[in-house]
Amino acid sequence: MLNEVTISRGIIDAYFKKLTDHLEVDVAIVGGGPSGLIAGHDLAKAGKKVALFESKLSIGGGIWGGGMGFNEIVVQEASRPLVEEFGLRPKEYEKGYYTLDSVHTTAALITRAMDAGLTIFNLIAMEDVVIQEDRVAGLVLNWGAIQKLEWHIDPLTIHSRFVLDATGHPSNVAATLVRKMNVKLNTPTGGIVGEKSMAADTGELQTVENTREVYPGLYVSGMAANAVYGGYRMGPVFGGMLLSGRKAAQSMLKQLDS
Ligand code: 48F
Repeated sequence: MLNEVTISRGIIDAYFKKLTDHLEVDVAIVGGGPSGLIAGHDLAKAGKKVALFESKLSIGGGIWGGGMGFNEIVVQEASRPLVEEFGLRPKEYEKGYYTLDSVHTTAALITRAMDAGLTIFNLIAMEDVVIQEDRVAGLVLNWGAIQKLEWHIDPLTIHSRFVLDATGHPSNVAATLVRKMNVKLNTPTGGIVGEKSMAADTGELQTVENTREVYPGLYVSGMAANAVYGGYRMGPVFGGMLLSGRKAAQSMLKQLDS
């Protein structure tokens, strides 16, 4: 006969083991959209200890809803090999444009990333960063619901060698760092330049180009990279997001392994 308390104990023990095991990681990723998932996949595959924190219940960020809720996304030629590597079969729409079911894409990215060793904590939000010797050295975390309700409950903290801001349009990690520490970022203005309007082709190139270490210990990827460095938005074409995640992982790996 199934014992309800054994079920509860199993969940509690398994969860707290997972959380305790990730209080010190190589990379802490904030945001479970496409760029965060690819970065997490590549870092974990390279043998690094990586935890991804997502404030919402669902992982996948802006992928699920495709364009305006039509659950298809587009990728371009440059990222076709990457989506195929994740077991997806993009359908050519016109030369150089491929469509993918957004639900299948999200599920595949999550599954492959976790199979590679990425640990995901959903429902947990970054509310601040840890600073050690003028470097971002970890995350201050709280339940996403507590953050949303603005309840006065102190957070918990983890340490990481690098943090990746993959929070999309609001670039929440970089914004928090600037707001609280008044530091100069490695951007043309020294602050968050702000996202520009729609220009898909330029925006796609920029999101990869802007994927960089914006402050010691803090990388930005995806739309957060364009928000921080002043790049254009690009809408539901996702190749740049995926390539940005890959670039973020490669850059961090170089530093982690040096
Ligand atoms: O926005 P999002 O999907 O990030 P991305 O990788 O991809 C952008 C595209 O989806 C789309 C686009 C494509 O052309 O323009 O917008 O840049 O995912 C960001 C995730 O970060 C979570 C948020 O809920 C979302 O799922 N997030 C934001 N702030 C926090 C957070 C926070 N403080 N703590 C934890 N998660």
